[in-house]
Amino acid sequence: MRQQLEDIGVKALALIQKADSLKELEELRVMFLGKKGELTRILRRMGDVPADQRPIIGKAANQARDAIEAAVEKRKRELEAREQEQRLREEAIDVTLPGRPVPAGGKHPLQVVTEEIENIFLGMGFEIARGPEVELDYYNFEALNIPRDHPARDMQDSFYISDDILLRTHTSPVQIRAMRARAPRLPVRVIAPGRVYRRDDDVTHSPMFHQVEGIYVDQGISMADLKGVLLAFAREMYGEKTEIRMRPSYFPFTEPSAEVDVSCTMCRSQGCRACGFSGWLEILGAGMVHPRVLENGGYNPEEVSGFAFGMGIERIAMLKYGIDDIRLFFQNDLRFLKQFT
Ligand code: FA5
Repeated sequence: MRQQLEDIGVKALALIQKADSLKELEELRVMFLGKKGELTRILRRMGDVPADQRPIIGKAANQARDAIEAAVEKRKRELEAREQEQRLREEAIDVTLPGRPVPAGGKHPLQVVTEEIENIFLGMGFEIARGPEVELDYYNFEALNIPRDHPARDMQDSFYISDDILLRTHTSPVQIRAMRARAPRLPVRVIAPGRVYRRDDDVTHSPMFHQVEGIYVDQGISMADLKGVLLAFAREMYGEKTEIRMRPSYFPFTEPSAEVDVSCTMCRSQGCRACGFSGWLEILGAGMVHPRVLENGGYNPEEVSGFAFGMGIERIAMLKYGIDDIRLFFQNDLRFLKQFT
């Protein structure tokens, strides 16, 4: 029996040492030390051992069990360490891998163009002013010499909040606000970019769009100053060779008034579909500030004069980038927007 115990011990230690996983080790532990295990089976037979031999056999059995338990414990720690090392190796951070890119947003093309326009006018000494998008009828129309029932209101139908409050239809109310904020100081030399709203909707007209207003009031300002400023603007925006052309027009708040065209950027004024084969593209409305508007702004038309203009930013951007549908600006399609970042 003693020999059997020794044999079991030797066999167990050899197998335990070779166990290659925690699962296999547990199976071995059960095989030798479990309730039906080999060692347990021998110990059950202790009753058959002569009384004088029992202490010796008992001691040998205990030694065998201790040795097996110790071997299991030792192997268990080895296997656990190996497993952890492997896990660490698998999970280790490879610092040489390229990082995961975080997609960066970009400026909207209208923002890019607005900033470009602002920079050009800042360079000519203009300040930037802003006015509310929810505007009083008074500033949007009346103070600009467009009384109620004036036919010019039909071209700028808007979204009314009440009889006297509306979403502004153009940035021209900022002319009045800018003059009143400065009068009687001179010069008033301001541009005002921002959103405006009209009851319009087609490939070149959006119900919400953007304009930049410009106003320059001082002593002795003439149409020649207007033309010089707009030509300088057009050349910075579209290139040195750009020309401008002024055509007579009508706005109730300027007199005389003009529509201003730039030479077609697509065909270099040769005539193409974009410019309707005329060689020219309209970009803005302008004129000399009407005396009544100067008065409403707090200035004396006998002493000062001024020019004003208003351009559609979408229009400027469409011409610059050759975009033929205004709705592309507002659909948030990344395939379109990414082309400008
Ligand atoms: C005006 O809005 C005048 N306030 C401009 C002005 C200012 C004239 C100062 C004189 C002195 P008009 O309605 O033409 O004018 O609009 C000016 C520009 O806004 C147009 O040339 C066009 O480029 C743009 N525009 C007008 N309606 C829309 C629309 N629905 N969608 C996009 N752009 C538009």
